[in-house]
Amino acid sequence: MIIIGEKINSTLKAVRPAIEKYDAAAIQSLAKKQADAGAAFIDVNAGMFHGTEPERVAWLVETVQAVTDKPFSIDSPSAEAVAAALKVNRNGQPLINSITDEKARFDAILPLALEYKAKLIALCMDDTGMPETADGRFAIAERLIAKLTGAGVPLSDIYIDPLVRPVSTGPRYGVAAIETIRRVKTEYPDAHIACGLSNVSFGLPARKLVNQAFLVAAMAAGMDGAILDPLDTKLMSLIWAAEALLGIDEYCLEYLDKFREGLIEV
Ligand code: THG
Repeated sequence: MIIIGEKINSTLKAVRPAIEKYDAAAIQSLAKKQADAGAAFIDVNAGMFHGTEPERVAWLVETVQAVTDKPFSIDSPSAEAVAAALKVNRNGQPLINSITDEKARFDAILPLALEYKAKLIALCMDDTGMPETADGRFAIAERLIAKLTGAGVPLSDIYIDPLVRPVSTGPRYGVAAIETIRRVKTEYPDAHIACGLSNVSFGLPARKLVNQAFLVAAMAAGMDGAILDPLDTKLMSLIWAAEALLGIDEYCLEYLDKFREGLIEV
């Protein structure tokens, strides 16, 4: 599973003050811990700081890069913030989180992805909004894949986000995301999925349990990437167990390694 570590996010009450005060040690601790726990990308988000978002994301990227070789994921709808982050990249190929099929956003973000050869998370939404059904989401995924690959983005650099919405607000939202994942991975096996988990449980008690159930169902449908908290040891254990069950982890070697390292938590 390609894990995008979600902890460096200005919407988190515990993290926002560190971004506010430019507290490098606190940010670096989160970056290092997530990288050590298995994150392939470190997501950075300063979206709560209107006006100063570009300078704060640039600072976040530089601060993170001082302690890890992992590439970042820049979590912003703003082309200005995305550009500021890309400009200071010196790790591997970064990930833009995200592009959509909204005309203005697509036209602003695509040139940045091409200029900096970045990977892209593509959200299944357009100027008409977020489709309710898997059919509607898959149609947008296909259009985004056609437009992006047509512009020169390799299919394997595209991460489709099926849009996870709370099952408490629509009984079909879980299945809409899961069926979108299944269809994308069936029709475009070389494309990846990048799926947030936590929205699915919004408004319900024992949210972690609901997130865990969704994770396994989505992995069974082909989800190979997710935005999540890699410091959640139970969630990580569940990923390793599911990979063993789904034949992704041949002979359970990874699972057994993690167990020997004392990392499997029941
Ligand atoms: N898709 C894409 N990008 C995304 C999301 C997505 N970026 C933002 C979000 N969703 C993923 N990032 C986070 C970061 C932190 C938390 C959840 C998602 C989180 N939330 C706690 C909760 O929900 O209970 C607590 C909030 C708090 O402590 O203030 O930890 O879907 N492409």
